[in-house]
Amino acid sequence: MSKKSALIFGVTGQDGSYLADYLLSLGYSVTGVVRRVSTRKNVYNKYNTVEADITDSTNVSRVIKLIKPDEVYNLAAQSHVAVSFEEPGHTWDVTAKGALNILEAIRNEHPTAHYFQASSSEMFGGQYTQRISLAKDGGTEVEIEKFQNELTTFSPKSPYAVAKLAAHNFTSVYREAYNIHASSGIMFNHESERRGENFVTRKITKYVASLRHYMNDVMNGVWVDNGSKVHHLCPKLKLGNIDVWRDWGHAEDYVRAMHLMVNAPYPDDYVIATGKTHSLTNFLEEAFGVLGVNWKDYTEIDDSLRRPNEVVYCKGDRSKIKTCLHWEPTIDFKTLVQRMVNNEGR
Ligand code: GDR
Repeated sequence: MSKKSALIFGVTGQDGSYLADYLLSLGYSVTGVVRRVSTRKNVYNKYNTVEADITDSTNVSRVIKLIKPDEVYNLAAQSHVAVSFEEPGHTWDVTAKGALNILEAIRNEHPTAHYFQASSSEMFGGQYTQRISLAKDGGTEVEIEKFQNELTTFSPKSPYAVAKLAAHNFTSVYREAYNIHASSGIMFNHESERRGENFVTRKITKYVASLRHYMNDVMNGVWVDNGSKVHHLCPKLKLGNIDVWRDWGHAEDYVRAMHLMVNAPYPDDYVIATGKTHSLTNFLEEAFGVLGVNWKDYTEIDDSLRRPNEVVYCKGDRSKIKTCLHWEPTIDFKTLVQRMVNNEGR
């Protein structure tokens, strides 16, 4: 049997790199779409590459026609929520129009391809569904659980979320109107050692690693030429709004879910989440806890890092993907944070 082929838009990002590794391990022929740049280091030797700009429909059509892949994964986006307030037009072009360009190319050039759209929990904008149940101790107390699932109302709060919702809706329109095997994974926050440094988790773990470095130097005594001991000043970590809750998983787990969805008998939309929520202060405790220090001594709030509009609470209900596709995450919150801290600088 010939190898299955996959085309990945956004292959150079965190998710794209894990997905390429995973599909290669399954024996796929993988092609990554990369933007044309004048200089390029030869870092893409693990998979084939093809040059195209997702915002150019002619480019995207040419690539789909050329490769005719079995599976198409759209992980390309301007994916930073705060940046989307500064660059709403660019965010729209890449994130919404880019997805439409791929779906149109599939419809016109290769309608049998299976399509994955990376949708986002940001589309909920903090809306949630409530489940009220009797407390487990059998008393009269009730427990109220707040979560987001496939039935929760969307209410985007940023240009990024608006663009992701448009791409999400395009995906279901193309599934219904043209019978394309197109699915959206509504992904909650997923992090890793390969996470971009401007996302809050990586910003924190990078800081903790540099703090470890400073502490080691202080302990070992570092001397300058004139014989006086260097005074180690580790500037505090500046953060925006830390009163937020996120459902943080590991990207390696999430790319397995993408592949399961694309290979399911029927296309559909699924929440991809751990089902657990943690505050950003929990993350700080865990990350600084690796060094045995209190995060409060090393951080400060910088109001300029607050967003014009904020999603406060995220907790995914992954019941549907668990039941239908038997997907479960394997890396828990504590392991995620420790892995990120301990891999810094490696
Ligand atoms: P998010 O991720 O916006 O949830 O989107 P991010 O890590 O940027 O922010 C998480 C929360 O932390 C708060 N925060 C800060 N964020 C950043 N980046 N830098 C800071 O200094 C800082 N201080 C506090 C934020 O306000 C926010 O509440 C991620 C992205 O990967 C999206 O592409 C994806 O769709 C969603 O997750 C699911």
